[in-house]
Amino acid sequence: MERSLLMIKPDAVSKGAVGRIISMLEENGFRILAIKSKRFSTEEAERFYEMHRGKPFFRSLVDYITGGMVVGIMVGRDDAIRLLRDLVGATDPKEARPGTIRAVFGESIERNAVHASDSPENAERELSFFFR
Ligand code: FUP
Repeated sequence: MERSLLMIKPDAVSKGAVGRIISMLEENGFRILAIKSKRFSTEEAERFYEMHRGKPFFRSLVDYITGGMVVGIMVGRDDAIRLLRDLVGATDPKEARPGTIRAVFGESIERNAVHASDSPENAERELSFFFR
């Protein structure tokens, strides 16, 4: 079994979509291994998104992600990282396949409801932000 992190971002938490997103995970065969809500400090958000440091959207992304509570969910299944990114959909909700989490709940390319780890290394790094 492989592990990945799904992070529900502030736009989806504040609109009350946490339960529906967890249901989508379960309906698609993911096991829920741990759940934790937290609020990122600016320093934590800058570390979480360090690969985007210097990009034009970096400061706005950090401000947005520190602006409310997020929910981290550790999921497990075979091929979890690839299959979770399939369920999450494209970065821009307008381009996300119908039925994906971002197509259903995303507001914009920045306020796109959720984050999913994109590699085994990033999954372990990002899981350690929520669970140690
Ligand atoms: P993804 O892997 O689909 O989450 O997308 P990226 O790693 O490319 O981007 C991470 C986050 O940066 C996105 F979820 C939202 C934000 N972003 C923007 O705000 N504007 C952009 O043009 C691209 C990404």
